[in-house]
Amino acid sequence: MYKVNVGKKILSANEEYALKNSRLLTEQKKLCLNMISSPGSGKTTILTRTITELKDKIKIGVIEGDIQTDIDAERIRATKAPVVQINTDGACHLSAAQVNSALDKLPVSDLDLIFIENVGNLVCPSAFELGETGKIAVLSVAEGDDKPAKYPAIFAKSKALLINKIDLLGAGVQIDFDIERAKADARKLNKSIEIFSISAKTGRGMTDWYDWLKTEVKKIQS
Ligand SMILES: Nc1nc2c(ncn2[C@@H]2O[C@H](COP(=O)(O)OP(=O)(O)OP(=O)(O)O)[C@@H](O)[C@H]2O)c(=O)[nH]1
Ligand SMILES: [Mg+2]
Repeated sequence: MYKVNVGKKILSANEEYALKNSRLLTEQKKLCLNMISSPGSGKTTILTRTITELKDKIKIGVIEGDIQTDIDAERIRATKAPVVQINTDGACHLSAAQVNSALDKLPVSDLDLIFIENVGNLVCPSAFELGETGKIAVLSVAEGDDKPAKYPAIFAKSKALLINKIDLLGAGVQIDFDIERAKADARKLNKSIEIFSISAKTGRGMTDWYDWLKTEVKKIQS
């Protein structure tokens, strides 16, 4: 058996589409953030609040990934933001090809920021590049403070971590979640990760997240 090394990496179909998406977003100077978390950590709630509260400052569009239904797209549509729903019919993550066809359907040139809400899953989506500018991990306090240590990949790869549902801490609810432990474990994996402790329900902590988003949009557009 002969092996010929032509010195050229052969890209997988997913990598080819990720590259196409990345080129399109870079050429048009669009920030694109891929949100990844376990089901129910609060991704859609964070998005609807963020879109509503930033509507006069940042034009946001959304690509919604779910195994089934357009429940999340309907929630985004209620904010008036443009949204495209993708159903993966069983797959535990979005592919770059699916994002490519969704980008075709969004009014990309009118937007400053495109959020991708990936399928609720803390493991699979982190292994598939979509051509995004960066990943955002979401962890809710109901899931336990050991998750960065136990599921390191997404925390190691993300630009930012949102620790959500902090309204549940100290509210007479029996939840043991040591925010400092979760932060320290995430920072051990990723020195430059930005961490925001928020409640998408009450709005607590959201201003710092919004300021970070505004800065990231400016960086891309300058
Ligand atoms: N107490 C509290 N509840 C929240 C908060 N954010 C979201 N929730 C609730 O958590 C549940 C799940 O929220 P979603 O926004 O649907 O979560 P998701 O991550 O988009 O879920 P999937 O798309 O299914 O993965 C809903 O009942 C929300 O109202 C929060 O900050 N505090
Ligand atoms: Mg959702």
